[in-house]
Amino acid sequence: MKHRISLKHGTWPLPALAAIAVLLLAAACSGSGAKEQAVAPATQAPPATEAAPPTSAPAEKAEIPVVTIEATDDGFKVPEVVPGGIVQVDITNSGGAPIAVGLLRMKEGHTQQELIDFKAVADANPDAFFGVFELAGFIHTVQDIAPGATTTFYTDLRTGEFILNDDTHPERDLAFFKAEEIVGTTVPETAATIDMVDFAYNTPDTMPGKGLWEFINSGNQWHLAAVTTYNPDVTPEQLLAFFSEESGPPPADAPVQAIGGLPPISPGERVWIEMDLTPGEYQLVCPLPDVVAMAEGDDPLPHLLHGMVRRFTVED
Ligand SMILES: [Cu+2]
Repeated sequence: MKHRISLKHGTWPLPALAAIAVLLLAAACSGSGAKEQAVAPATQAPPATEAAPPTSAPAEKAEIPVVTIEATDDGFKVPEVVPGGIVQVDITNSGGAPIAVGLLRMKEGHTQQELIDFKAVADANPDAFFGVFELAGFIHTVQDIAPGATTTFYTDLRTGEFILNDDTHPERDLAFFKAEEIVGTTVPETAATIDMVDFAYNTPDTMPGKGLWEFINSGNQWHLAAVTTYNPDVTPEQLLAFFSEESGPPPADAPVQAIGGLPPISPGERVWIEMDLTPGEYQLVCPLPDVVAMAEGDDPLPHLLHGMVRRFTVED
């Protein structure tokens, strides 16, 4: 693998790109992160999903099977086999510290041991990060689940084998579970659908600020959907720089503000997350590196510079 990647304006080392991916997870996570807390009133800070336990969900959601995951200080508790198809995933943090949880799908023909071995290598050497694409795909990542809190999202597990990674505690073991048959066939009540392709967001010009947004990756590589405020004066290069800050939150005079959104998901995955946007002008942005180009030895331009940015309006 090439160890340095030339971008439009220079060269970035791979670890920096991995750091960006991690930063994006933090920046793009709905309902958490320093960036959001800096722009959102305290009353809006907790994700709506935390305030809406399954018992208060509309009746039609009751048909959706629930996969319950508990994160403790000793690791994850999850059933060995869970219902396949469209499920509600509840992750409860019963440990003593905030956690971030990555949910991945193991690629066919690979084993738990390969993932365990990969994790050991990648934890020690960020250069190895992109090797993950050989073994697994990203379904969703939930950041900053506070002790005692439960975060809920929906996804289509289909069938397969799945991996849970505690992104905040690299020393903790991966957890694995399977879905062997399709049980969930009910689609949650969806307020908006964002279809992601290489390299665009297919979405209405106007979207509701509240409710479940469905994100589908119909492309051939990973995508994310960071939501930021819209600023007509910001060039794509400036926007990329905003997402490339390697340490700390962006300055108060940053040209846009990160609001939340969807962390990276792999081709074929589908995730619904609860949104809470006030009326205004926003944009969806994907600054991930072009890993298909990377694999072919070409310049891995960030998707943003391929044009993967989409303005939208949230009305009253
Ligand atoms: Cu993308």
